[in-house]
Amino acid sequence: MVEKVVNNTKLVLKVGDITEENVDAIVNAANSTLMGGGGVDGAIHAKGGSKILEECKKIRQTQYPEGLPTGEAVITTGGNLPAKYVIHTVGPICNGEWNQTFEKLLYNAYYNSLKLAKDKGLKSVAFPFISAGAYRCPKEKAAQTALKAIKDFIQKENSLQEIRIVLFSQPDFDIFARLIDKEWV
Ligand code: AR6
Repeated sequence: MVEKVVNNTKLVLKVGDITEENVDAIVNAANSTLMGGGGVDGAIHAKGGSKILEECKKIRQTQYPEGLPTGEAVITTGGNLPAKYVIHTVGPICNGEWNQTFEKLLYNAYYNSLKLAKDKGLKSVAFPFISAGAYRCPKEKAAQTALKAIKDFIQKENSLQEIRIVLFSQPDFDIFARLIDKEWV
């Protein structure tokens, strides 16, 4: 576990299963349909129960009939999860490539999730490693982008007490742990 404090917000890096995090909101690396899927999305819906999907369906009907655009974020109940809320966002589908468009979209996914948490008055948020699984973004670039978005948010909007990045494997944790001293000055 690594902890850094900037501008009164604590950033925590840890290895774990995000569905077990006891925070105000966990972030879901969803797809635009908001109808669930594999990876962390599948785990969140499986553990959180049907209330999450019901709210996602309502969001699709009322707000986003065409699906949630990449980089945007919406919020639902956490259902049976320890977290009170789930913030659903969609990262870019990189398929092993990287460019400025992917970078901007991934940055937006983190930043807009944090902004939504702030607007809801939440104090603690946990992120998975968005787009680093099925969507196959290069991990080093994706981690740099995550840290940049989080740092920018904390420096501009000083409202959250704690932001966690919950990595599913030790190698993924190591990528963030190596970068954090460079990105987090
Ligand atoms: N806790 C924390 N991290 C996890 C967990 C978990 N329980 N399970 C997986 N990860 P992915 P993406 C990690 O594929 O790349 C879904 O089907 C995983 O090791 O979940 O954004 C959606 O419906 C990886 O590091 O998300 C979309 O269709 C990271 O979470 C698509 O996948 C993200 O991997 C989204 O792809």
